[in-house]
Amino acid sequence: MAVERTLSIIKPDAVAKNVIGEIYSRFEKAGLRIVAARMLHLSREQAEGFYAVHRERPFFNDLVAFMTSGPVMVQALEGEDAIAKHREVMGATNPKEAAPGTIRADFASTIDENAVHGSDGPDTAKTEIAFFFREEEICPRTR
Ligand code: RTP
Ligand code: MG
Repeated sequence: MAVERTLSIIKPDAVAKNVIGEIYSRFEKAGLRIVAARMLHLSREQAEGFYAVHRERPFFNDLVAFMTSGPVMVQALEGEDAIAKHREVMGATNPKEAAPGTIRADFASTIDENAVHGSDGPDTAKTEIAFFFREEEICPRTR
């Protein structure tokens, strides 16, 4: 398996619940290393740009309103098979269908406010990481 990078967002609901550290701990226990991180409050333009693929979906306006409702914590994660591993620890999009012990099962309440985002493939991971971080802001481990 290859070492990959993926983009993770701790969404406004989970930041409001004060569980950033608990979620980071899940990443670390899964062998995912944080190689870049930043807290920010997304503007409407940033949220619309990030979720542009969902522009035509019925939930788009609600999604943008939610993602701009408070600060988010954004990070790039690195590790073996990081994209799939990250989605595994996040759990299903709908927390009601998320496996026990996953982040969404434990910290999310609804499909609209589901605690975390994770890239869904190598191409989106690359685009999404570049959306938030310049190459020199990414700090791979040297030891
Ligand atoms: P994410 O992109 O946030 O990691 O989540 P995902 O891949 O599991 O879900 P995706 O299909 O990409 O949808 C993006 C986000 O839009 C909201 N959503 N709401 N009401 C709905 O039916 C619905 N479907 C999706 C969720 O916040 C989802 O994470
Ligand atoms: Mg998605």
